[in-house]
Amino acid sequence: MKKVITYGTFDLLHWGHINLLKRAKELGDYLVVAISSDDFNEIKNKKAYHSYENRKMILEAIRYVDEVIPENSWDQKVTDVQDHNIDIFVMGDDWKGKFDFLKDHCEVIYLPRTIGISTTQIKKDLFNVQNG
Ligand code: C2G
Repeated sequence: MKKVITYGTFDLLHWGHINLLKRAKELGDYLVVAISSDDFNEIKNKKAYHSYENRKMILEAIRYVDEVIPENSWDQKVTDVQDHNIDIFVMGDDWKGKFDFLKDHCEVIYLPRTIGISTTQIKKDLFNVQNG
């Protein structure tokens, strides 16, 4: 069984996230998603609209996702890959090159980001609608 892992905040879930999760799952048989905790989001300077628990519940409802684990720090990826017997690490290519150190432990694949959608864009558009 080929196991895949990916990481992210996945706030205000949108079709760009789904595209990523779908392609990640297609690379193997089992997809683990490490979702950023609220504390880790602070470290990433990200303020998620949905709490960790609710973002986790949403991800667990996605057909491409087999397991959701917490992401609490930048330094857990090697142990995650080892502990979960991961074969492939996947991220959107805005992270290209940033996680190449994992190549000692598993395959590293950066997938093209989906153009035209982002959580930041959603927030901006909603703000503008509200404020004319
Ligand atoms: N993504 C994408 N296309 C978009 C938006 C996001 O392919 N239009 C991908 C990102 O490249 C990432 C995943 O969806 O692989 C999750 O995106 P975020 O929730 O923004 O994740 P991020 O904050 O980049 O967290 O340790 C890694 C970090 O936790 C990654």
